[in-house]
Amino acid sequence: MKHATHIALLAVLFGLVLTSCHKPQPLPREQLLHRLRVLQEQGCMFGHQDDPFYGIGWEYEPNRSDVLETCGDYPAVMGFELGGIEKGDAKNLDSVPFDLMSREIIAHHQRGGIVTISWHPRNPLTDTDEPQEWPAGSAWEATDGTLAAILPGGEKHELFLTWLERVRVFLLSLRMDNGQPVPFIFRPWHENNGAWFWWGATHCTAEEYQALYKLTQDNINNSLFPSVVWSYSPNLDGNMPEEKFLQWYPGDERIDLIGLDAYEWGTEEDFIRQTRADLDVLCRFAAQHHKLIALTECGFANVPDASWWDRILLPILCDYPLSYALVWRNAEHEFFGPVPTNPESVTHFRAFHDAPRTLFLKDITPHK
Ligand code: BMA
Repeated sequence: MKHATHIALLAVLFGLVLTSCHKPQPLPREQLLHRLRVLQEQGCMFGHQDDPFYGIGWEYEPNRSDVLETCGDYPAVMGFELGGIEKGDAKNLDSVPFDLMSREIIAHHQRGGIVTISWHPRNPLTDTDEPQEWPAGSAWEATDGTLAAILPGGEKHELFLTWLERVRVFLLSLRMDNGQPVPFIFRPWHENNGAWFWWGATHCTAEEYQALYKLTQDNINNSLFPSVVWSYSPNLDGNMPEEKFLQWYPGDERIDLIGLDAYEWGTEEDFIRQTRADLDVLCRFAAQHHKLIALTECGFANVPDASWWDRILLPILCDYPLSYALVWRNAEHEFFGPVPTNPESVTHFRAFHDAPRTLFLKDITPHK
């Protein structure tokens, strides 16, 4: 009996030694960061906002995707948008039901894709529970003083904490059947150097902006939240020397991925020149600070010239070590992705897809 107890004790001790020697599993965010770094060496991933929900002439049909139907593969990166979650809405500001969004986020992760999440929250200072006419109460109601009102000590601080809590609960619910969290890139408070959102540079100080980012991150990170890769993504400027960028940057300890949101709204020449000027600075900074870099949003509304894909965008992706480039959604009133029913779009988007530099889903999941 005594002998048996000793053996049992030894077995337990041996087990303990084995477990303590065993390397702890990297957190999901570390796994994602590692994967992003490996993939960045292989090419630039293509991303599309709201890809599985709707496209040109269709909405909410399972397994459809304009990108898939144009080039035969899903985008490597899919973007999802949380605007509305802060109020407990069932659908986001673009009418996407959050329960469906949750399923598609998990589905994209399970098929081997990368997930990125944006958030255009309503304006906590001017939002009411009554219906308001746009932009009243929206992210685009760019009222001075909103940040002062939601930071600690402000009149809307407590309200804003309830908004952050709803975001946290949604993000925390993104889990696979086995309970494992789905890792994702989160990029709140984007395009903050512009004036169009209430968190924009003309409506607050740099210190308030950084405090907002910190408040958001600390609230979301509280209670074991190992699945977020944090992104900071200003808008295209064309003249963003490092000092200007640093003024608003939340800090190396807070940011994993530096993004640029770069749309072609003016001339082609301006878009190329400005994008390259900003990427020259940001890519240098990202390399020195060991950060990932991406075109976190880009596009040419309604792509009036389909050669934009391989003639304008592709050369930029070839010249910079970008992790990914994500084009915005194919909405009914405005689209940024490829159009499967338009032969010119198909030709040029396929050339873009076939280029060795661009990575789509199958390129990043060769084992599947
Ligand atoms: C903007 C537009 C809006 C949309 C918002 C959030 O760029 O596409 O229509 O509501 O993004 O997705």
